Amino acid sequence: MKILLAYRCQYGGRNDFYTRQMPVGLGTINAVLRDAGFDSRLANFSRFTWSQVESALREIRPRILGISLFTFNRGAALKIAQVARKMDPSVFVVVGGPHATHLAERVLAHHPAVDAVAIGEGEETLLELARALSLGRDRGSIPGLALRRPGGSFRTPPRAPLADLDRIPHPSAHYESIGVDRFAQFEFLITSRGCPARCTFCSTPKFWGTRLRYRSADHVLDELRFLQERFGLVSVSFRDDTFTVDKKRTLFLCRKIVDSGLHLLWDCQSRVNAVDEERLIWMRRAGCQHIQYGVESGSKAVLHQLNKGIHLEQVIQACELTRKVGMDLSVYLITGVQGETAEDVQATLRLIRRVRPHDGIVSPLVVYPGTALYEDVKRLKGVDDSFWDSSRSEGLLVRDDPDSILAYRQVDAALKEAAATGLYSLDERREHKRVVGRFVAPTLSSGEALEEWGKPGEAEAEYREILEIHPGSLWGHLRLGNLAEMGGDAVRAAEHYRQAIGAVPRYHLAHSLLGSALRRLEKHEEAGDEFRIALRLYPGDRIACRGLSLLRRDRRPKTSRVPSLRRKPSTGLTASLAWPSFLQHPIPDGQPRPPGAESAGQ
Ligand code: B12
Ligand code: SF4
Repeated sequence: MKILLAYRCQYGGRNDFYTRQMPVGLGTINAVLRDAGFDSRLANFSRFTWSQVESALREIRPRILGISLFTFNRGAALKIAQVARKMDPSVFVVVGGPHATHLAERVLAHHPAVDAVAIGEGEETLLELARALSLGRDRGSIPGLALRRPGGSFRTPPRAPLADLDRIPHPSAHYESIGVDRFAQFEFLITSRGCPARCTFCSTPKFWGTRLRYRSADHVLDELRFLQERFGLVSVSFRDDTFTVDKKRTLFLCRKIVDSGLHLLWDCQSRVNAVDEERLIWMRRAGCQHIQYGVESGSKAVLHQLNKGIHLEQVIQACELTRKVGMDLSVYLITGVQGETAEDVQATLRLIRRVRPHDGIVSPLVVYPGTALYEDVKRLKGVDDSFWDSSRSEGLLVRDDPDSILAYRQVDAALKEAAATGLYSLDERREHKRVVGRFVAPTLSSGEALEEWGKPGEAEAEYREILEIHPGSLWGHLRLGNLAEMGGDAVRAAEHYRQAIGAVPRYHLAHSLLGSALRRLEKHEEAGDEFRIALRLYPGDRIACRGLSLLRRDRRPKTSRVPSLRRKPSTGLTASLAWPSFLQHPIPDGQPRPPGAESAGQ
């Protein structure tokens, strides 16, 4: 029985690196189905035209089509259902995700192409549904569904949350898919479900609950190792709602990452009252480069109104500690809360200046089904659930008056100003190393800062220290290779890049950098081989693409060269164009992307 699990983002999101990736949950459902022997596969239709979607559906002819239905992508998600139904009236269409869950009855009533809604956590529900459909059994007794019946719909009994998250196989172990950029997709990891807080604008409390469930440290580590060995992933993003909430677990996991010898940098998001110095130090030791906190506002009144459950003192302390250990600091902020005054906004501006984030995102307050604010805001705006069918808006905007627009602009400007002035100085970088100790991440950051300040000799000493701390370190060799190449020593550069490949054989960038060094050494054939390996590993590797086209140019007779195309050899490629980006971990705010992220490696 063929099962297709599909996602398509809203039209405006297709050029956004984050929005166009599939939700993690679709991958876990796929893994569970495949583990149970079903012929399931993933389809990310975000960048497909509708005629390509039709062709894919016609070719695959799924018996079950599962679609992720969030609020922001509801138009696109429901259109997939319509297209599939039109092509094959017998296909069974089931939708899941937050929008589907919280508006299940409405979805069934107004979208005849949808046969069922999976309420909440979807892995076991879809597995049982697939079993029932394949055996021709009744589905009315499967917990966790909303189903249509004559004259309306009904819900089956609620499904109990999965007791043991370790039973879910790694999504990346089952990557049979179309349209999925695996390298980008699998860097998003979820290691827990639920959040202890109850912010009024968030649907997590209702969807996942306030009691947390965790994957074990071994299960997470096993996935990290698999990702590095199989896909050459060296940086990941833990997207748990509140990654650090359990102190003992956070410390245990971080120690395990350090001991694992993996070459890993990562980021995560959390709450300011779920960190302390010990946790942050160990996170930094384990390679955490960047943390994002939900701060929302600098006004006590607004925090209270949003039921954020944090104090400003906690914000200040968490941000100070984060800066003390040398992680990049991001804050998520909200403006346009009902009743927010100019003084409240000023308080937020003061807070930003005080905590000096490296970046952040401000969003006008937007409300989704399943949030505590939802019913109030519907009343306030005079709308009902039909809003989602008539409007193309990604969420229900609470305020759009001039004051709220001004507030948004002021906070956005303050974040930009802070980003420009909040960078760590060389002294701060030295102090981070003292606080955190001799570990790879702070030493790497220190070396990079020294390079930025035009001190390559001192930077080299830092990178050599990395190799003492972690012999064979990917980061040490990549950086030393780059320094050597910039100094004109391509032979030494190539040696370092080879060692980097030894550390993580499937890391595409190590191959493309080696290719660049070999090209400088005029070892064209070997260079071409390395570029091709890089492109096999990651079709979006820009250095390899460019390297191959430069090789073709090198091979052309000199007379046919176009003078204006001449440029310095590969130093330019490795140093200025692509080099710094591999360390800039993607975060959801339009920050620099990983190399080649713009092209979907399909
Ligand atoms: C990680 C994350 C992101 C990442 C996405 C990375 C990725 N590729 O997954 C990034 C940072 C990109 C992101 C962006 C945004 N996000 Co977000 N995000 C999350 C977060 C924190 C975790 C998602 C996750 O992985 N959960 C764990 C996995 C296992 O769950 P899942 O993917 O939802 O899938 C499970 C169920 O939903 C269900 N399911 C889902 N699909 C299907 C399909 C079928 C067929 C079935 C049976 C079941 C099913 O079963 C799955 C397995 O149990 C959630 C909050 C949360 N805890 O869920 C918010 C959340 C999903 N985000 C949300 C929002 C609003 C956004 C943004 C709009 C924020 C913004 N203002 O920009 C943008 C959306 C981008 C856009 N405009 O298109 C809302 C969505 C609300 C809604 N009703 O749509 C959430 C719920 C948070 C909230 N505010 O309440 N987000
Ligand atoms: S906004 Fe963050 S902290 Fe608040 S309930 Fe949602 S996930 Fe938890």
